[in-house]
Amino acid sequence: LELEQELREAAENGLFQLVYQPKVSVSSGETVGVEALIRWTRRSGEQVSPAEFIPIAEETGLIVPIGEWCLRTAARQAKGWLEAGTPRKIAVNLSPHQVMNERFLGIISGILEETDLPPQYLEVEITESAMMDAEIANRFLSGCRALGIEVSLDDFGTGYSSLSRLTKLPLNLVKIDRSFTQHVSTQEKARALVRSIIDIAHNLGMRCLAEGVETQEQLAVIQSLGCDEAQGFLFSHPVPPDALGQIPAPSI
Ligand code: G
Ligand code: G
Ligand code: NA
Ligand code: MN
Repeated sequence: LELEQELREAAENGLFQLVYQPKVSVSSGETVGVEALIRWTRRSGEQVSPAEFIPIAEETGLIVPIGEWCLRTAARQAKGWLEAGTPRKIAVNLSPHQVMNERFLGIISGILEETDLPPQYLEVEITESAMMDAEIANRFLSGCRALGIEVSLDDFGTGYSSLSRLTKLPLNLVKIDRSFTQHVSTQEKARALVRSIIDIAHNLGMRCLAEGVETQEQLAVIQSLGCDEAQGFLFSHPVPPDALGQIPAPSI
């Protein structure tokens, strides 16, 4: 309860930070964008993982102001990078609550206007659980399309959606969950699964990204399977915005 009260104060005052993890092109090694990840430091100095406080935010409704803070902060950052001559597209994680909120598309549209950010520099990441209701999913995805922002499907393979669901969702990018990437260079079954996901994504006109790439061996495998993009500790941990310029490129 004490944690909840402190989270409420943090939400009211925007006392969070965003860190950014590069998304890398597998063919060129170039950074094609970044994923924004929220961080919260308590008054005591203790860091609380979003895996711990985002569920509390969802239960209490605090996800609405926190989610809006993330979007606004990311949009301002993207605009700043654009003006500095180092444009980077930013992907923001959304909770199912935000996807289902009827006012959400209006909030994004307002933030794009207020920050004067061209929409191609903003992307949202949603999970399969946010796409359970076909009507809500379609309204959300066509709304994003109309706004000109891209949509990625996060943690693919861990949810309940069947592959046939994927054919009905006009997504830009499928992110393969890191639990599969982890075993791709050592387990034939994981490799077969990842190969299938990449082929299906491509047949549906979507790009594919492997999450959680930690070794050159994993990178070599996903490269051989034609994966478009990669993300993970091999390239960079999530870092504060000012540290992004100093990341050395690993050899691809
Ligand atoms: O950054 P880290 O690996 O600790 O993230 C843990 C979990 O919290 C991940 O599932 C990640 O998607 C989620 N997360 C991180 N930042 C945000 C955010 O801004 N909004 C939402 N909804 N989830 C986030
Ligand atoms: O659910 P989502 O995919 O948004 O989760 C992002 C989380 O994954 C972040 O907390 C981030 O720190 C973590 N992460 C990013 N790259 C790697 C990696 O290479 N290995 C591991 N173990 N975690 C990673
Ligand atoms: Na994500
Ligand atoms: Mn993910």
